[in-house]
Amino acid sequence: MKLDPNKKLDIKELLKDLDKYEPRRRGWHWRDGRNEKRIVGDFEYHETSEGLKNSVPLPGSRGFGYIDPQPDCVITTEIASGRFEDDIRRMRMAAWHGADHIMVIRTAGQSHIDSLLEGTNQGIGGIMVTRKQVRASRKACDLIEDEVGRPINFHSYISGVAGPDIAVMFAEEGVNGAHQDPQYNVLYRNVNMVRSFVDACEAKKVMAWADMLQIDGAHNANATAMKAWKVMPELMVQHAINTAFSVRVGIKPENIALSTVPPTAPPAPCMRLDLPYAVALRDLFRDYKMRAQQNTKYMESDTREAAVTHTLNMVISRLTSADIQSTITPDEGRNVPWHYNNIAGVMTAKQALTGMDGFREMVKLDREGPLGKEVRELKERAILFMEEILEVGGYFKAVEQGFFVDSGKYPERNGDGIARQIEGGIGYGFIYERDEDYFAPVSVHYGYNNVPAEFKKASDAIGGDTFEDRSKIQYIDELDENDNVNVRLNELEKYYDTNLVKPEVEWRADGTVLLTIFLPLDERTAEFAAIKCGEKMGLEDVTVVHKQCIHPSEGTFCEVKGKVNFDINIDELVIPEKPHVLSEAEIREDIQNKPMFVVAATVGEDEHSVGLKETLDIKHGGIEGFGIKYAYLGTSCPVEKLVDAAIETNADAILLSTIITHDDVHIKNMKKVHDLAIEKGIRDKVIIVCGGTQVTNEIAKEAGLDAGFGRGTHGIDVASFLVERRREMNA
Ligand code: Z98
Repeated sequence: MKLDPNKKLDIKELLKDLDKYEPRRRGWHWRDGRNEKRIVGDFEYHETSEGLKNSVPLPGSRGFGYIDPQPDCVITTEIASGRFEDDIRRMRMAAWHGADHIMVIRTAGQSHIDSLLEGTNQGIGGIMVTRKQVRASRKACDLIEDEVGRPINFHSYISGVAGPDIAVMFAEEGVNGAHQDPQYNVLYRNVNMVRSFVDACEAKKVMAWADMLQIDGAHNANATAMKAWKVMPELMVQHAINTAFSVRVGIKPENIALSTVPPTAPPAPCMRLDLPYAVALRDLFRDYKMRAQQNTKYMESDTREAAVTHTLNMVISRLTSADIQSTITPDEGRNVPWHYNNIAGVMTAKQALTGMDGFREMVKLDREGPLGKEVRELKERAILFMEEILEVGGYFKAVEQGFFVDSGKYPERNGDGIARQIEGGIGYGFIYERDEDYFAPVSVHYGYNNVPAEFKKASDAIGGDTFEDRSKIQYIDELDENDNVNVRLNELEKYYDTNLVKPEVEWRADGTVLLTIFLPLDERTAEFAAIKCGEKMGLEDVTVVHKQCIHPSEGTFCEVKGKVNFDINIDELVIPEKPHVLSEAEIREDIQNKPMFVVAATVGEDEHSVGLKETLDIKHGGIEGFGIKYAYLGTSCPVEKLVDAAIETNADAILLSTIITHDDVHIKNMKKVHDLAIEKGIRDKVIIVCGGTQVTNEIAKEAGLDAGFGRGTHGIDVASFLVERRREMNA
């Protein structure tokens, strides 16, 4: 199976023979071609990686020849649609925009399930992580990486009471990275602490074998704490516990990534707090990778605000060379992580990181001033925290005493930390010491294993385990006949590669649309008025997902979500032929080789000049910008004067503008110019075009002109036409 950029990913085809699919490789992939200077378009870049075969460049790239430089660090997107068949489509979109670390969020509460799940049930806030879902997603990533020309890292979570089981399944299925941090289970999922750490030994050992990148869970303390900036010393302690533990189990330091997060966001003076924290972290954890998580704690429903915070986060990433840049959908605060919002996060990362290429070579972190002082203080606080853990008898005792996620800045304590009991929590009571004759016939295992003497290695006892012989993997397809991908595909059959389409934001044909509405009302009234607007527009399930006071009484900006209940038949659409426009470079080259001169005026009794000036002047992309010279004869210009001017200057073209349409005066004036040009013997040498809000190409041509340009015309459209028409006339 191979993807065609012009075709949708065929999910049914992807699911075919999935039981036999083998991942191509294991292990994490960093971007290729880092640490070398690279010329892309007109520029030299210092912090990029190899470009993509297929991609969507940033909108602003239009001014730079549509270049799409790829930053040197890995860029993450977190997908949480709840239906894996839709996750997969989003993965493809994200990869085209520059994401090469695709994380899929798990369905709520999977951490509490003490076994592997199977099938493709729909999840809540994320998908159910199962072998089939993982295999299909990895297979899709394999196809997508061929399409974009860069390896994709697929990632999910090895947390919860089924951690080791999931780790084994991930290793078998070629998952490239995962969160694994026993502290996460203990603090946020109330998994028994002994169970969590024992399980982590096994999970980490398997991750080490599979060469997976491990990301810890420290960022959750930031997201959970009442005052996130107070937990900075603790975050470092959490990182330290997980990294030290992972190294002892056997994970290579370069496969251990800290989930670092700038703890604050504006209006806090975040740089003064976040930058020292980032620097202190890098001082303490030099051997490890930094996954720069976007701040989510202070994210509301405003996508603009989230993008600014994200960008500020990336100033820190650039100054301290993050290895992975995380992106969250910038609307996480409103709980609608939609396709295009994933892409918006990735675009913000690509834009900010590319914009700050080489920034670090020009500015130096000044450790002599307040930065150095703050950095030292943070490290001291973290080390004192660690010492106190030892004093009270170790990590488990510290957790029992509520050391973590306390809203005091250590050594200050507020007594509001999360306390867990060693004899409590999920999975308590299922840890048994291994007997002397304990024997596990597997190739990768943590700790004591009494391998009988007749076997060279433990797994020989069963003739090789699943890591050595894939044919032993038990592939279970679906267990739930009502809730699975096949049922969903059948239900939506009429939208799969047919002529019917419905708007969507997270699932195929979900019908959801977003409206932006400004109402001259106070916030509370506006919210309900906005819902009414949505209902009157025919939407169903209308809710306000974002509102912003513009003024307490003058107005409120609302974003409204709702569903439409109709399909569009694309076969019934009347789509005019796409206007043909030459590239800017081609137009410029043509004009440079053969200069062009035009005369222009608003004709008749018409004083409107704005449209024509915009088409002429360099300022807003007018034809002047392509090297075309012009004489502007002003407004209310008699047509005779315009034609005479064309004769006197030997102009290549006449550009007339007309807005007023009363009594079809615009058409009459077009005809007049055409007739006069014939009368004066220049019509076959001069191009005549007309522009105006009511002008169409058809009307102008009927009146005898070469072309007409209506609403929405830009200078490039006119310049392109003039160049092509001149070529035709000279041919
Ligand atoms: C992220 N924005 O990944 P359950 N383990 C760890 C986690 O941080 C998470 C889970 C498991 C975040 C996404 N993080 C949220 C260390 C979740 C999720 O089943 O929900 O507990 O697994 O950067």
